[in-house]
Amino acid sequence: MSLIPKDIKKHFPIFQSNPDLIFLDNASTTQTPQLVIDKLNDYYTNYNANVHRGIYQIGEKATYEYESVRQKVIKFLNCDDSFTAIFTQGTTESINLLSNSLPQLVLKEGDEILISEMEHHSNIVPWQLACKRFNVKLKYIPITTEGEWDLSNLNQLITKKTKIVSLIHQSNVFGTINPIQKVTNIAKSLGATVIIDAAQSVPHSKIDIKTLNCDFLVFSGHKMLGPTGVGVLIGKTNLLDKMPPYMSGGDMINTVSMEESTWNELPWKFEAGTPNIAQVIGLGSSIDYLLKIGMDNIYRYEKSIFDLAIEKLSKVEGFKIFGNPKVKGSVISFELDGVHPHDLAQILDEKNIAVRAGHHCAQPIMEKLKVSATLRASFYIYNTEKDIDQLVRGIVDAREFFTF
Ligand code: C6P
Repeated sequence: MSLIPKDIKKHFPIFQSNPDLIFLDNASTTQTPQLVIDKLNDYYTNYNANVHRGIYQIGEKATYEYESVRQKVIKFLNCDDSFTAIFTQGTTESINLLSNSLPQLVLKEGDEILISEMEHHSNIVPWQLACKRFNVKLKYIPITTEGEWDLSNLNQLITKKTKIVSLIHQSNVFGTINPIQKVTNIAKSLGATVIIDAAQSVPHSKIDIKTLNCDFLVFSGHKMLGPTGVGVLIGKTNLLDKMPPYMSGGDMINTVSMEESTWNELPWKFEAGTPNIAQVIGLGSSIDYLLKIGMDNIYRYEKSIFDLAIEKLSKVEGFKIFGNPKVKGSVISFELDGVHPHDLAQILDEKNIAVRAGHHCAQPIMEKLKVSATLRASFYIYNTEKDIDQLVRGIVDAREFFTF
């Protein structure tokens, strides 16, 4: 028996307006179910108002809906009272908030920040900038060509000088599910502040923040069936309390005089200006939808569909997979012998198959693999065996075309 509703594609209007679409770029963004679109529509149609401001009815309703999603997010990740959730634009903004605000609390000249060679650019560049500002060193956990962290020198990489450790949970290139606790346990025991980029893990499996031993965890709504423009920063309140604000303006203050200002309490201290209200409310519905299917079911279904994809794709002549991590999610990076990734992506696109070709915002990985780009297929709950068969046929046809 399938773990996923048989007619699941019917829940997603895009598959009605594009019946031939085979969407295999889910690591980039995911499609939006009708229920989320309805929720956005409901907000704009029935109670479009700012939050935390007007005391009139629709303002109160908007505030209630917005704040309910905060509670939903907190529950979704099984956070206890030591954590709060801050709404941002996405993973990128969440990490920028941290890389600007946290160093002022924990860094001094000569300290070190540790990330890995597997990071997405949004977990590299902000730390490079922070290192320049604070005159600290950026260190990297190396990766192997199998697409795994090489932890053999971890004792040298994490020392008492390491003050911030910021790591990717699940790779957007290889799909690797990293042994995050192995690193976070050591980092925490040496007093470092730990951040987890969970952009690719939260949408695909059940995450219990307590088991990860971290101080902060970040993710994006649009990778989990939610709207674009909304993300989350889960963080320890004892740290956030002491951190200076990132953005400033309306709603994040307690008092403002001509001379100085004082800050609002958490989490609003970090939510300056009018937030993405509709998107936050929409995210709540995407969480409802995922929970209705069940995160364990989602993980199991994706695994079954992914194993099938690997089995079928591996039989295609000239098909080469990048990386071979032991524990992985439903992402595959590959190339076809003798065909440039962008050419293959274009040919697949002509058959309505959407895959991503490029560096996937992870150029250090490309450097390691000695390629400028790979193709990537990434799966989600609405992908089917038929999608895999179309992909396989598309690649076989492309190979025949290029070897003709
Ligand atoms: N990766 C991909 O195609 P934003 O853009 O802020 O929602 O997410 C950034 C981000 C951060 N970390 C990881 C691990 C990610 O995969 C991403 C987004 C997309 O792989 C777009 S580049």
